[in-house]
Parts: sequence; structure tokens; C-alpha cells
Amino acid sequence: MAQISPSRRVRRTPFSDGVEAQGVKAYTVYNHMLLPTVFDDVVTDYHHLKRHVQVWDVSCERQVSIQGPDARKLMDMLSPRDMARMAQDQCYYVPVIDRQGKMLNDPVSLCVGPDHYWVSVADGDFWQYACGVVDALGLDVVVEEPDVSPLGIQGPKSDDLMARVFGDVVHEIKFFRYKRLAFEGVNFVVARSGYSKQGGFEIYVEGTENGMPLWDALFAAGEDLNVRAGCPNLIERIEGGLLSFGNDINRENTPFEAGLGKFCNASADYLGKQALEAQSDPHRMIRPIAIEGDIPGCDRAWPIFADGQQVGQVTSAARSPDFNTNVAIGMVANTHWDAGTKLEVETQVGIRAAQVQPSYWI
Ligand code: THG
Repeated sequence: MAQISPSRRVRRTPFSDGVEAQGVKAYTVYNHMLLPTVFDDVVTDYHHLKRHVQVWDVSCERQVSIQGPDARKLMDMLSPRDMARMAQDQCYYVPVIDRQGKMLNDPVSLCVGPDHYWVSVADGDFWQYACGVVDALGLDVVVEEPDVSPLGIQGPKSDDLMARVFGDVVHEIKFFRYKRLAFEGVNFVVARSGYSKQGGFEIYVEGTENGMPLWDALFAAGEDLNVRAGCPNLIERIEGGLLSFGNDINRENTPFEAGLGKFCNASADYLGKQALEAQSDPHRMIRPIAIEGDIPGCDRAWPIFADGQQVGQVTSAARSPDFNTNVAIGMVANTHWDAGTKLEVETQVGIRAAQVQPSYWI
């Protein structure tokens, strides 16, 4: 592949210097910002993530700050998830839909103060949509992207590493909850969350100048834990069924098709409510799929065939060392989505046998 041309438009992060010093091998661009994708190689990165602890520059999970008297009203309008019972220290995975009930984003949102939310967005231009809704509805709220950059600490030794830097209080943070913890006198939101199934935290680092000191402190504290720089790992996130917006789901899909129906529980009005309710019984849905044989990288949708017709598409796939098969995520028609159903997947190098799985691998 060709290289990414550096420019101001493809934004660096507060941790880019550290990432490069640790030998990042590949980047993708996410929310107009650099996101590392490989350090050693994807398989070595995978094994390390499952055994040790990694520090991830996920600054590209930008925060869209929604603040003002109508902040809750805007959050209610943007998402089908009921925000009423969201606690002050809680993180919510929230589908965001358009007027047709189709997905625009799948962010994590946090209530960070009275009348104040952060929306930790997936790849897309959520803030522009939010600004449009604010203007159209005449809401009293400020939408902006503050200088906040999430740093992921992921892997089985995350608790050990975090306790060394932030104290034993980190053990008390529950899944999808956060505490404000100090590093060198500056408070950061620290949540037990992250884009892996290995356990871990996300530190929402406020202030670019605080980035490298924290990065360096984590590496100094974790030397004997075998800490190293890492990034969301393609194999591990498919094994765990973590969806990638733009890959597995996009503007053609409803949250129900994405398997996010349980997050569509608001009774109050929201944009796209009528359209979404009319599509609550989907004809296709996201499924875990195992594929046999050798496969190339999945850089396009692979059509799925059965009984002589197309019944879906695979959108993410990779060889799994631990499960000794190719793990995949795809969208499958209701006629063929039951576990055990045999399928054929057309990759760019040929057709492969495949089977719908009863559940994700981890
Ligand atoms: N962390 C933060 N922001 C993010 C992501 C993140 N923004 C972009 C992207 N990732 C958004 N997409 C996801 C997808 C899955 C999860 C979080 C964000 C996730 N899902 C858990 C699961 O499926 O097991 C738990 C969901 C739940 O039960 O609420 O964590 O990773 N800050």
C-alpha cells in the first residue's frame, strides 16, 4: 500500500510522538485523525494484547461536547436510547440515527456534568449533524470538539498498570462507569471501557500538553508488566463482536439490523422514531460467521451466497490463531441467519465455505 501523506488535515494526536517512537507500522485515518493499526504485526499485537497490557492512542475517538440548558433535550433527539436513568458517572453506548431510522454513528456518551455530555464518536461527522439539529430546533446548547483525547489501557494486566499510576481506586471503577482521577495534579475522566474484550480503561486526556507526560509515566510504571504500545486489533475485535461503524454497519442499516435493538428504548420523541419503529422487525442482522480456507484482507464487502442467491455480505474477517478458523462479521438475511447455516462467501480471490456461528468467540 502507498503511504499516507502527512498534512494538517490528517490530524496528529497528543501521543503521536510516543506512537512513532514505539515503531508504529501502519495508520488509518478516523475522524480526520491518525489511528495506529499495527505495531509489530497484527498477530503478534493480538497475542500481546491477550496476555499483557497495551497503551492505545485512540485520540481519534473524538469527544463532541454538548453543553447548555438544552443538552439533555439534544441528546434525547439524537438517539433512541433512553437517557433518563443515565447516572452521573455512567457511559452509555448509544446508536445515533437519521430521520429514516438509519445509523449515523454508534458513540459512547458520558454525562460529565450538569447539562453537559461528551459524545465519544465513531468515524463520521457527528458534530456537523448535531450543529444542524441545534439550529433546526433552536436549542440553547453549545456543540464543540474540546481538546480531549482518549488513551486506551487494554489487556489482562490493565488493572495492575492503572493502579500504579492512578492508585488502587481504579479497582473500584465498574464496567462503563468512570471516576475523575488525578495525574500530576490534573484530573481526568477514567472509565472502565474500551474497544477490546480483554478488559481495561479509557483515560480521557484533557489538554494536549498532558499527553506525553502521562504516556511516558505509563510506560515507566509498566516495564515489568511487558507494557507496550498497541491499538484496536482487527482479529480480537472480530472475535469479540465489536462493531466497526463504516465497516460492519453504515447508513444503510438500522440499529435493529446492527443488533443494537436493546438500546432503542426511549419512550419520548426522538428524530427518526416513527421510521425506526416501523423497522423494528429486521429482515437481516449482524452475525458471527466462520470462514474456511485461506482468505485475503477484507477491504470490501464479500457477498454471501446460499441456495443460489445472495443472502448477505461479510464486512470484517481475519484468521484467528486462538480459534483456528477465520472469524468474521457479516449481515445475513433472516432466511439464513440461524446458527449452523452453511453459506458461501465470495472473496476477491475465490469462494469459501462458511457457517453462521451461535455466538462470538469471546
Ligand atoms: N470507546 C470510546 N469511544 C469510542 C469507542 C470506544 N468511539 C468510537 C467507537 N469506539 C464506538 N463504537 C463502539 C463499539 C463498541 C463498544 C464501544 C464503542 C463497546 N461495546 C461493548 C460490547 O459490545 O461488548 C459494551 C456495550 C454495552 O454493553 O454498553 O464497548 O471503544 N470511548
